[in-house]
Amino acid sequence: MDTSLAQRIELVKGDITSLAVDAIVNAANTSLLGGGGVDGRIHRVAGPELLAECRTLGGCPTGSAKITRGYRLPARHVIHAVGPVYRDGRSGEPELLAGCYRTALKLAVENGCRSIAFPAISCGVYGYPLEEAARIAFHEVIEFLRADTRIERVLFVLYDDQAFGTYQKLYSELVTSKKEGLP
Ligand code: AR6
Repeated sequence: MDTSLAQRIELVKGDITSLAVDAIVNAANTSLLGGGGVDGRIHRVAGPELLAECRTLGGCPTGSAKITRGYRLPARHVIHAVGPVYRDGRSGEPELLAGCYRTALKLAVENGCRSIAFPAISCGVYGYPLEEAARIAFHEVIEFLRADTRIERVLFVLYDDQAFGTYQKLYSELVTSKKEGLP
């Protein structure tokens, strides 16, 4: 088992806004001005100061992310990532989704964050099939953690049993089944 990865990646079931981590990631849209789903919840809990800071950012392209403070959230920062709307899986969605995870992790490191929590970006109203998206999420996080030790904990936060089950299955396949010492 790859102990270091298994110790650094955790699955959590519940509401991402309850977590006292250095950064939570938002599944935002290109305006960065709020919406439904996890985005709506984050803005509600963080308070109007979050929207005020988001207004200064000038939006964000799909596949990228921008960082703000967390205001009334227990998390210190919010990293607003813009996932792709899923069409057919062959319209650049995988690379754009991977870009969200990579940019969020890079921003976290640049801002001194050691713990970061991700929701299942694009898997709600944007329609990305959960298992396909989760494979991309695990792949990008594992690659990043192997190359950079500054992030100590990555939490994947799943809102319902079905999503949690899918992530658990992939966790055993991609994280805990790896043999120690293999590349
Ligand atoms: N904590 C963790 N996960 C959550 C929470 C929560 N509080 N609430 C929902 N989820 P979605 P998207 C899960 O639709 O598909 C917004 O309007 C949810 O079950 O929030 O990237 C934005 O403004 C799902 O698995 O994001 C954009 O316009 C996952 O979070 C658009 O939706 C993502 O679902 C983005 O769509």
